Amino acid sequence: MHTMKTVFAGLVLGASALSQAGVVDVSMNLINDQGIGRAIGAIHAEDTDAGLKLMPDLKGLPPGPHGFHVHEFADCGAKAKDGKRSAGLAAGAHYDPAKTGKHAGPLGEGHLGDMPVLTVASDGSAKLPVTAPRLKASDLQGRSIIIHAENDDYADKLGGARIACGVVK
Ligand SMILES: [Cu+2]
Ligand SMILES: [Zn+2]
Repeated sequence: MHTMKTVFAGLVLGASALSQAGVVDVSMNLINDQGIGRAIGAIHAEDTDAGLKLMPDLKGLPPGPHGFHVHEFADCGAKAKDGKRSAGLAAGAHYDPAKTGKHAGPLGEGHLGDMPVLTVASDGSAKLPVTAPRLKASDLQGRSIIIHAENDDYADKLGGARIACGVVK
């Protein structure tokens, strides 16, 4: 009986260590052409059977649908391009480890960092979860999550300006 209990405890500990490995919390800030602005909340992400589930708890964003992607570098800073400083450019392009060079949305076969659009309510809060079927929590390590000003059509429109960002280091 004593032996059985010890084995059971070991299994439970093993399971909890596994699930912790598939969880990431990302603090998000507004960004602008000067750099990083105020904090707007966090996104909790965890691995599920359906893919990476992202549960935002954000406020202070413009209402409506927004392009929402994993970008390649863990840096939310502004950067100059063609002589003009732009918000969040230091985050680089959409995360694309397979080098597809294609923006195709969460279900497509392009950038791995293409996630479903983030929906912001009329009060500026974002609480609706989204699931990115091809992503895992471990993919976020060393990268950033970016929210864009506009919608993403999973084809030609990537969402315009970068307005919020968080890094996973
Ligand atoms: Cu993006
Ligand atoms: Zn993309």
